[in-house]
Amino acid sequence: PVKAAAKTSTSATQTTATVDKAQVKAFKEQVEKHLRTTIGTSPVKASKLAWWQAVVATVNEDIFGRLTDTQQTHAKNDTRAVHYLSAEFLMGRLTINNLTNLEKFDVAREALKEFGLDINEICEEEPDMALGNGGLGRLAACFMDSLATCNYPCVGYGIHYENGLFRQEIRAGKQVERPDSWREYGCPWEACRPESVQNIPLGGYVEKQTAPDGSQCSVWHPSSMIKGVPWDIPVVGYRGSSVAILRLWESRSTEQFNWDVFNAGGYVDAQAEKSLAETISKVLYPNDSTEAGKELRLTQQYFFCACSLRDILRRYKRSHHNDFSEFAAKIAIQLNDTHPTIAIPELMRLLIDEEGLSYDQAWDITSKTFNYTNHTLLPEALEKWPVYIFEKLLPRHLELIYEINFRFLNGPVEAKWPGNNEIKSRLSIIEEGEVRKVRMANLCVITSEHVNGVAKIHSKLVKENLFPDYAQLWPNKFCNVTNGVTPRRWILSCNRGLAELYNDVAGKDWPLDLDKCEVLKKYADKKEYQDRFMKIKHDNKVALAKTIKELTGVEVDPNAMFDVQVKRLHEYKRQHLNLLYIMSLYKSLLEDPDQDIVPQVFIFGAKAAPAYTLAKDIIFAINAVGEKINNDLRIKGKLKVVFLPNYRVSLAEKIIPAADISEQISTAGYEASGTSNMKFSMNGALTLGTMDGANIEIVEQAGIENNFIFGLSVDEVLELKPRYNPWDYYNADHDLKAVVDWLDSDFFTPGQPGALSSIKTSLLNNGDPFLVLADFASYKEAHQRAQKLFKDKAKWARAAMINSATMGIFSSDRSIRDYAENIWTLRSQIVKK
Ligand code: HBZ
Repeated sequence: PVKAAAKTSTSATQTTATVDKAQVKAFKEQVEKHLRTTIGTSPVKASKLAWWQAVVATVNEDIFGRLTDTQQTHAKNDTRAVHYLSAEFLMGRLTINNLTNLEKFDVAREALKEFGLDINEICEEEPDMALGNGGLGRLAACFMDSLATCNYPCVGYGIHYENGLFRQEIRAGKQVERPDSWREYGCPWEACRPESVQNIPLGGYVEKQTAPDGSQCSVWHPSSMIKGVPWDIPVVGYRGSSVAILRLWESRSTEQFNWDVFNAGGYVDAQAEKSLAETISKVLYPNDSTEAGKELRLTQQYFFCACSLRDILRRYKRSHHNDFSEFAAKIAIQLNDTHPTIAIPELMRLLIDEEGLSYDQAWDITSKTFNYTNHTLLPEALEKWPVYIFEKLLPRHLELIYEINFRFLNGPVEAKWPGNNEIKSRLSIIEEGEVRKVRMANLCVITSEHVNGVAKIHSKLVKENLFPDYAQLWPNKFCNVTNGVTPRRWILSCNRGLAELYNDVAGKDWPLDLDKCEVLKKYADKKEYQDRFMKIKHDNKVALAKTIKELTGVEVDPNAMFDVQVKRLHEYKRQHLNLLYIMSLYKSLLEDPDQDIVPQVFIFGAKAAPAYTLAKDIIFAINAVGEKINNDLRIKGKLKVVFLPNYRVSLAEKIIPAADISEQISTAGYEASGTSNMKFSMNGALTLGTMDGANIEIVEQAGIENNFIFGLSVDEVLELKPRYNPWDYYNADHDLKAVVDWLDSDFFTPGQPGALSSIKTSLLNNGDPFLVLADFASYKEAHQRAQKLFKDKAKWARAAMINSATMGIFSSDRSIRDYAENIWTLRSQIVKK
C-alpha cells in the first residue's frame, strides 16, 4: 500500500489551471476500475507500480481509439508515408508525456491527489525506455512526437531490445555497468502484433543458376530463419492529433530453426542455436561513436531492416498488389545514420528475388525510396563491415552490393572521371586492403535521393570534407536539416512553471508553434517578468538540489550558479576541459579563499562506452576532484562538483530546467549538431560553448552577446591541427601547467598517485587530439564573463529570457516540416474521428 503523499510534489511542476471537476471524477473512476479489473488489486492494497499501471490502462483507452482513426484515415486515402528506420529510439518515460499531449495531465494529477497520491511519485515507477545511446536515438524519439503532432503519415521502425543502454552505477568514483531490463515486469504501453510476424532468412550460400533463356540468376539458400515479432508503441501527437506507431522487432527462434540438426539428434546444438536467434534483440550496443565490427551488430541491423521492409511491402501490396510502379511514390524511407543501410540491398533483393523485378526496375525504385541522414564526421564512427562477415551472414546481399558498386564505378564515375582509378578506389563501396570492407556510408550516398547533415555547419562539412567527390558528382543530393527537439517534452512537460508563463504571454498554442514564444522578448526588460522568470528557475533549482542530495549526498545551494554538462562522455565533447577549469578555479580559491567569486555548482552526467578507457578515467577524475572539493572547508562551499549517476532522459528532464549555464564545449567541427544545447536554451540557460554544430545557429537566434562563446573556430581548428603542439600551451601558461601536473600527483586520489595520469598523458604525450590545451585560456575567460554577468541579476534574467524566447526554430516540428517539404515531399493528413 502507498502512504498518502505528505505534500504534493515540488512547486516546479505545479500549475494553477482550474481543472474540470467532472473530468477528474471520470478519470478517477477509470483508474479505480482498471486497478480492480485490469491489474487485479484495490485502492487499499495497490503498490505505486500498480497505480501507475492503472493510470496507463486509463490513458490507453484514449490512445487506441485515436490510433484506429489515424490508421483508417491513412489506409482509406492510400497516403504516401515516411518510414523512419533507426537502430535506436530513446523514448524515456511516456506517461507524463502522453498525458500532456492528450491534455489530461492536470486532470490526472487532481484525480490521483484525491486518492492521496502524488502524480510525479507515481510516474517515477515507470522505467525509462532507454533504447538508444544519446543524441541520435533521442532525435528519433523527438521526431516521432513531431510526426504525430504534425499529422504526417509515418511509421518508426527499430529494435525491441530486451536490455536498453546499461544502467550506470558509480562505485568508488568509477563507472560500473549494470543491465537495464526495462520491461522485466512488462511494458503497459506496448502491444504485440502476432498477425504481423515476419520470418527472416540468414546465412547459407548463393547458387548460380542458368535460366532457360541462358541468363544467370542467383538463388540464396539460407541456413537459418529467424522470427521477427513486432511490438507497437503508440506515439500520441499533441492535442491528440494523430497517433503514430513505433514498431520494434523482437527476435525469436522459428520452428524451422535448424530442424536438420535437431532431427539428426542434435537436440542440444539446436537449442543452443535457438538461443542465438533470441540473442539478436537482447541488448543495445553501448557505443555512441565507434563501431565494434561485431557480427551480432550487423545481424541486428539486418534483422530489423528485413522485418521492416517486409512489413512495408505487405502493406503496399494490400492496395497495389504486384504493381510496383507506385512504390516510390507511396513510400519514403529515412535512414537514421548508416545503421540501417543493409535495408538498401535487402529491398533490391526482395524486389528482384521475391517479386521478380529486373535489376534495373529494382534499382529505379530503390534509388528513389531512400534518404540518408549523417550524424558524424568522426572517421572511427563510419561503419565498415569486413567482407568475410557479409560472406557468412548475407552472401546474396554482398553479391548485390558488388553489382551496385560495379555499375556505379563503370557508369557515373567513369563518365565523369574517365580512367581515374584513384577516384574509383576512393568512391568504391569496397575498401581494399588486408581485410576487405564494405563502406556503408558510400552505399548510402550512392543510393539515396538526399543526404543530409544535422546542422548548417555540419552539412557543409559533410559535403565539402567528408564526401567531396560525391558532391562533385551530385551537388544537389546534399542538403541540411538542422535538428530540433520537441517542446512538448522539453518545455511543457518538464518545466510547468515556464509553460505557464508562456501560456500567459504567448497564448496556449505555443507548443504547436514555438515561434510564438518570441513575444517574451518584449518583457525581457521588465522587472516583474524578470523576477517571475528567475523565480521559475529558482524553484527548478531547489527541486534539482533535492535530487542531487538524494542521488549523491552532496548539499548544494540553489542560489549558486548551476553550471551543467550532461552528455555522453567523449574526448571530443571535452568534459576534461571543464574539469581542468574547475581545478584551476579551486586552485585560485585555495590561494585566496576570501576572493569574491560567484558560488558555483558544476553538475555532470555522462555514460562512457564500457570499453572506452580514457572516458572512464575522466569520469573517475570528475568524481575524485569533486570528492576533494566538496569536502574542503577552506573554500567555504563556494564551489561544488557533482556527478549524477545514470544520466538518462528522465534525469535530463529534472536537470535541464534548473541550469544556468549550458556547457557545449566540443572542439569546433566535431559535434554534428548537439540537441541538449537547444533544450537548455529553451529553458533559459545561457550557452557557454564553441562555434560548433547547432551552437552557431543558437547564437544566431539568441545573440552572441547573450551567450558565452569561446575557442577556436572550425577553420582555425583545421588550420592549427597539422602543426599543433600541446607542449607549447602547457609551457606558456603557468596556471594550465599547474593543473595538468596536478593530475600526476596523489592530491585528489590519496594513496593512489598516478590514478589520473592517463588524462595528462593523452593531453601531452598523445598529442591532445581535441585541442583541449589550445582552448583552455579562452574557455577560462568565457567563464569569467559568465561569472560577471551572473552578478548582475537583471542583465542575466534578460539574457536568459531572450535565449528561451528565440528558440522557435529548434522545435522538432520545424525539422520534420523541413524533411517533409525538402526530402520526403510528404503532405500532412488531418485525421477524421
Ligand atoms: O547525433 C549524435 C551527434 O553526436 C550529435 O551531434 C547530434 O546532435 C545527434 C543527433 O543528430 N550522434 C549520436 O548520438 N550517435 C550515436 O549515438 C551513435 C550510436 C551508435 C553508433 C554510432 C553513433 O554506432
